[in-house]
Amino acid sequence: MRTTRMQIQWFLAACLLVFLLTARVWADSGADIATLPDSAATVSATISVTTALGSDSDNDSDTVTAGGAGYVIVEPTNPDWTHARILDIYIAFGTVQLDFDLFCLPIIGCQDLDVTIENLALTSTEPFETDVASDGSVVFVGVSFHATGQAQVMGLNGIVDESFLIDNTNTGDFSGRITGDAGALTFDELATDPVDYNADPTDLPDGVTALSFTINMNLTNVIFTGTYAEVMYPAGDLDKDLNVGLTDFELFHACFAGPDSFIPPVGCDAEMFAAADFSLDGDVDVEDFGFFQTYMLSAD
Ligand SMILES: [Ca+2]
Ligand SMILES: [Ca+2]
Repeated sequence: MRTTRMQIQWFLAACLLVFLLTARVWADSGADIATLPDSAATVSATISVTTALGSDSDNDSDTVTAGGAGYVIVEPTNPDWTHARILDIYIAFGTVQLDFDLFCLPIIGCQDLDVTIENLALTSTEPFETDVASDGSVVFVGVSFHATGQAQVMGLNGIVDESFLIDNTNTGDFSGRITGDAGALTFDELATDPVDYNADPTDLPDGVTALSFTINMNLTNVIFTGTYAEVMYPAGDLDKDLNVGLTDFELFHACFAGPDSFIPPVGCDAEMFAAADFSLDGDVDVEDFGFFQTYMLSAD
């Protein structure tokens, strides 16, 4: 009887330990972030045009109000943070007005080309993460941004008078600084790699054979802020994006080794193997898949 009670106590203590170890996984903070109202960005573009007149390029810039929002997860729960993951983020630039002078000749002067880009925006296509330096600086490498907008091109003696959609995805570095103070997270000192855009030749008017932009964004005055608080990941959310979906299944599948296999298979690290063992018996098998299905069905 005494032994049985001790066994129960040991069992409860073990359960508590498992709970605490499991709970540690969830000890991150999350923040909805949005731009401060006076955030401004300078968008500069170099345009290259090839027409019957030849090829030429020019650049111009415009400073516009920038707005945006996103969701950031930081580890550990309180500053100083050592790791940051951005689940999603966008920056919208409103209407950008650019005026280019092309094919400048003595006496005749330049051909004027006006470009208005409406609803220019950059939206991340998938979560990205990096370690946070002691001063808060972050460099996210190889971030995929989807650029959207509608460009209206006018000028060049009527050779160009067309509108077309900017709709392309660029991969580049995205850097900044993530700091926390008194419950607020600040993401500032932002910089991105330039966005290149090449118009589809079939979209171009007669007489224009090529049209390309390189858009540089000065984001020094774009500041995101938000309140951070401890975040609870749903069960089965192996990639910690607050959803249980296909990526989680792929991670689970990579760790699936069958009953009584206690060594992570190739392509699954020890931490993920432990996370995929939902039944907490040391393996990742059909029993764990049953749990995963339940989690997936109960997800949004
Ligand atoms: Ca997930
Ligand atoms: Ca298991």
